Amino acid sequence: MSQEPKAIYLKDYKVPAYLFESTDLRFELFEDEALVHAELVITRNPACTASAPALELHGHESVELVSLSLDGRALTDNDYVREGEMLTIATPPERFCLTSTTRIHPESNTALEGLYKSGGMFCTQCEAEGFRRITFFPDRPDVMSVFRTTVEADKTRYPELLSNGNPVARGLADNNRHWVTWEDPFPKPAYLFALVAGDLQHIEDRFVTMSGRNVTLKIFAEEKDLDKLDYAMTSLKNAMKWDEETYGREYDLDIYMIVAVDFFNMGAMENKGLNIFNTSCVLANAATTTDSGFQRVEAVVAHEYFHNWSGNRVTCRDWFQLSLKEGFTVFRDAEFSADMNSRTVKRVEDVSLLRTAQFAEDAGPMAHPIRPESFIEISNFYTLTIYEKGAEVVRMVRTLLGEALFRKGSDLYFERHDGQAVTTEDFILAMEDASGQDLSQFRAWYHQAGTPELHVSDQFDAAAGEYKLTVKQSCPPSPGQEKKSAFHIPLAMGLLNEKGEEVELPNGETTQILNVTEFEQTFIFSGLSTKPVPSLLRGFSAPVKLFYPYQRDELMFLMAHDSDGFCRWDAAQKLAVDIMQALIADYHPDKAMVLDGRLVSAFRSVLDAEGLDKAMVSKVLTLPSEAYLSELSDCVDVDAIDAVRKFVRHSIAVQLEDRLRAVYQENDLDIAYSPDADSVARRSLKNLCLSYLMSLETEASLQLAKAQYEKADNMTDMQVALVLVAHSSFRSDAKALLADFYQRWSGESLVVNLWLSIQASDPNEGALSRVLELMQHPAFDGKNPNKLRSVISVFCAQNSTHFHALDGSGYRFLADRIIELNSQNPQIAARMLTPLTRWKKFSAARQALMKAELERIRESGDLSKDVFEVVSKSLV
Ligand code: B3K
Ligand code: ZN
Repeated sequence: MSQEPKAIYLKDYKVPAYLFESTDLRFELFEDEALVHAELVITRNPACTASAPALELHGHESVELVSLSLDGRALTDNDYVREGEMLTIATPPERFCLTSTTRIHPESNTALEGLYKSGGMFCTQCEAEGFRRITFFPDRPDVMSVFRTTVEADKTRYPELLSNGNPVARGLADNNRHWVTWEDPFPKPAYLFALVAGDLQHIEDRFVTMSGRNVTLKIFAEEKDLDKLDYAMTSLKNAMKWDEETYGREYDLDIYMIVAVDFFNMGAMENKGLNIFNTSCVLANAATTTDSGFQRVEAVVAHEYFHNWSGNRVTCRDWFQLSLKEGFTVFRDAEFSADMNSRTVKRVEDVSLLRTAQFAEDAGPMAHPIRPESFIEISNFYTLTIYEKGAEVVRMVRTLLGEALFRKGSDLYFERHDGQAVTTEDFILAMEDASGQDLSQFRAWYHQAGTPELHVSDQFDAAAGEYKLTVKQSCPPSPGQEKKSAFHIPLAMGLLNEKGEEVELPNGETTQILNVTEFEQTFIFSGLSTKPVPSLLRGFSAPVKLFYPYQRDELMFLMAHDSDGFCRWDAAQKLAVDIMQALIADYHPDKAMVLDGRLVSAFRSVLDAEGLDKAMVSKVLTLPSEAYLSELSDCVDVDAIDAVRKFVRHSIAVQLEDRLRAVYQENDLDIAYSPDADSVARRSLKNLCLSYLMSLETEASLQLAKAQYEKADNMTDMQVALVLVAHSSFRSDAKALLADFYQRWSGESLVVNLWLSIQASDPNEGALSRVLELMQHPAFDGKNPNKLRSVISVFCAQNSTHFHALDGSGYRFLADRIIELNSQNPQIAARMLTPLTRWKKFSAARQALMKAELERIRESGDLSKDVFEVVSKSLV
């Protein structure tokens, strides 16, 4: 990069000077290039007050401009300026037609942005700023246009030619070529444009909308994957129905298409009428897909469908508003999944992700508010903060307004802004207008980064029968934000009496929302005869860290009695965390550890209890992850965390062995696979028991795991058994099973990804050399993001003792990969950098090594904007 990349700021936003009435595109696709012919009808935007403004179009440096003409007159170099990513025409007329032809190279596009080839097919990814790699156009979400697209390609290689909207014409051309024209009647920003050309098969179904319109549903994939599309189709129909029932939102085109592609930077993309999906988020069948894979497909299919309203019909004014569509849509898909499966389990899973990964992001060098003020590269802002914290903020709005007013607010939002490109402020205003509530202070969640902390203390006055809860809030500084104003935090709580019964609260219910709005606030509850145990942050009512000095016995009490399922799970987590943190603080390799027996008895009671949801039992019995324990540490002691987790798991297994074996047997039923919630729950409990038993490393447990592997009729059971054996000290069994697995599944790319991940996360000695070897294996493809993630990201995130090896080899390995990937696929490179950005959380020795690698990346030469931004912000 000749010049250092510059940040762009929200405060510099200006309305577009021109509107684009229609966009007519014609693609000629060839093996060594593509030609894009564009015909744009452009008029002055009355909302722009500048007199005689210039026309500004984006165009990536890789786009060759073949010809450009204005109202039929060819333009020469003197008529426009092309500089950086902009093409400017100084004083165009009020209304005119601009035609252009550009030449691009999808066949060598390894960034997987714009038009590229995934295996043998052409496909696109335009969000956020990929359209500028296709043709010259205002590549900003507030410029919306009606698109008409013709795709022409070889008929034999690319029998299927798809784009947004409805097909309106087709025909044959010379040289065995054919073409199809598509029209999308809904004005849309360029980031929602899509095109696919390939040799694809599909399944087809239909959905009748609530107003009685017929919609054709098609899901496309390569022929070999045709047997893995049914679950996505069922999920799509469920999502369409759910959005009608829950939000009153109906689908608007006659056809909805999903295409599965192998090479994809993210999970999926909500292009209007033509979603493009990473195969990992759409393909599923029992033999090849784990339970969590099925759940991912259901959630992502729904997420992209929900975007049709929260994102497409109402879109973002600029990319600072990304959470407007992403936070809201994640909230919508989380509620959908909760309704389709177990609500509490879904909540526990989402909160676990938030508390480990998003809280870490919010405390790291890339921390940003859900509506950032500036960025260098927008691709770096598709973050857990924008998505998951953004969803939590929408959830808090619903908590504050209540279900009915929230629905009224969302109706108003969709109606008021249909067809517009708007801001997070417009969303909040709709919620305020519909509910009559004042969300002024609540807005701080949009512009302040960092995770707020609540320190809660209590006092009981026995004589007066009065219980006082004092809540103090604070929020640590984040980049560019030293001091924070007080947040409006909805704190859902309840009180339990000494018998474990719920106390009636002033609102007449057993759960109440406390509006925490001050830095310090006291809430008083009267009419109590004994000191209650507080149940705090029920349902995780706000994305905060809550501190209350619970005694271990009180946590056991809450585990047994709290009526809030989330809090029962959280009490178990807190108990385990408290015990493990004490062991971590006291850790020395030569010192014997002793486990507080209360954890074992608490776990035993849960295993013995009748009638509990099996999925929740398995969540409660799952020890806090290394990542979560690391997030909670001020200075991460990688070796202590690893050793303590192993010790605690092993001790529990020793003491509960018989029960674990019995529960394993009870749940090891010989019935056909189904991904429904009950079956998933049963398998998760069974497999959790197996993992405890395997930690004993006995011959008996090895045989149990091997038997499960052999008889498994589904990938969930098979994969768990394989992981447990592959990560054990039974090295020859590990090798044999891994070889067997590869031999069975080498033709299934997504299963091979599991096989790669299992090896990349194997904690046994020699991990890094195994990873380097894997990267030479024919199953690895360094251009495919799924393969890169399965090996490199998994090693760095899930094999911490080796990634953090004190000789620096793990850090060096990652930095080498980033330097290689920087030019090949900048988005993936920047994303993979994350583990190194957390260097300040580690010991001085590790800090020095990590920082040195970040510096080496910085000095390595021509950095992409993506990598530059992450590296430079991390080194501040
Ligand atoms: N909106 C897309 C993300 C696109 C990523 C661009 N780098 C997927 C989603 O959130 O639905
Ligand atoms: Zn999304």
